[in-house]
Amino acid sequence: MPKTPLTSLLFDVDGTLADTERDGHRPAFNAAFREFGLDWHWDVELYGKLLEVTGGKERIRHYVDHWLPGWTRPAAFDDLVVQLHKAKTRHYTELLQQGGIPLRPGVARLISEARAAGLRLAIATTTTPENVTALLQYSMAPDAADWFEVIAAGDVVPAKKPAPDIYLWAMERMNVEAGACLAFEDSSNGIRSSHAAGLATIVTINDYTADHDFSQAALVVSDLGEPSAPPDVLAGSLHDQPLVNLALLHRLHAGL
Ligand code: XBP
Ligand code: MG
Repeated sequence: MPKTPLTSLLFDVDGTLADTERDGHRPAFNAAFREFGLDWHWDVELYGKLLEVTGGKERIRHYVDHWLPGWTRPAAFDDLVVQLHKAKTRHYTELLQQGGIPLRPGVARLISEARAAGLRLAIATTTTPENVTALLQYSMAPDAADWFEVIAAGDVVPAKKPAPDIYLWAMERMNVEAGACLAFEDSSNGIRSSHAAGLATIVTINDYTADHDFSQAALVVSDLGEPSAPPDVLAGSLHDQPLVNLALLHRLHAGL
């Protein structure tokens, strides 16, 4: 039986399209805590540990549960989490609007190649939908949100990554099988999610995720690469390509 052709690329957002966590989400959480008169501060190291938990509201709850055992929760704690997270989203999208976070190397190049070749594009992320559209608009192109057929984000599925649900939700909306897709991820929670959804996955690592387990990945690279700055290969092969381009994606997909 002929193999299913590669038709669709599904992208994670945070850490994959852009390095948003350390200098984007983290300071936005801290600004929200200050706004609410809380003396909580997530430094770079602590934030790396908190990233174990995906989802901002879930991360705040995890912090209170595990790092503030003596703190007395107000009666309206659930509402406080929701309000804190709303403020955090406002701070984060303002930062993006100011052009605060560039795309990672090779992201704009690969997406433009994929569009030119007529591949279908989608987003599968645990972050809040407004954060995705702001990043696409301000860091990619004013109309970039329209380039993605499906933007699967935030609370549309109750079980966030590492559960496969967000990828399954996106593929169901696209009416596409996992065998016709490739996913792009940057973290262990991310690849656990994409792998469990049956997707072959290319991983671009970052400072927070370099030591994660990516043994399920089809390829692990430092980034997607630019002609002037080829990527480092950490696992797998570029198959004679100088960087991660469409020819490589088709080669990887054919070899699966
Ligand atoms: C990203 C997340 C998100 C962001 C914060 O994980 O875990 O929660 O850190 O965004 P992934 P929100 O890259 O695996 O999707 O505060 O909007 O949740
Ligand atoms: Mg990510």
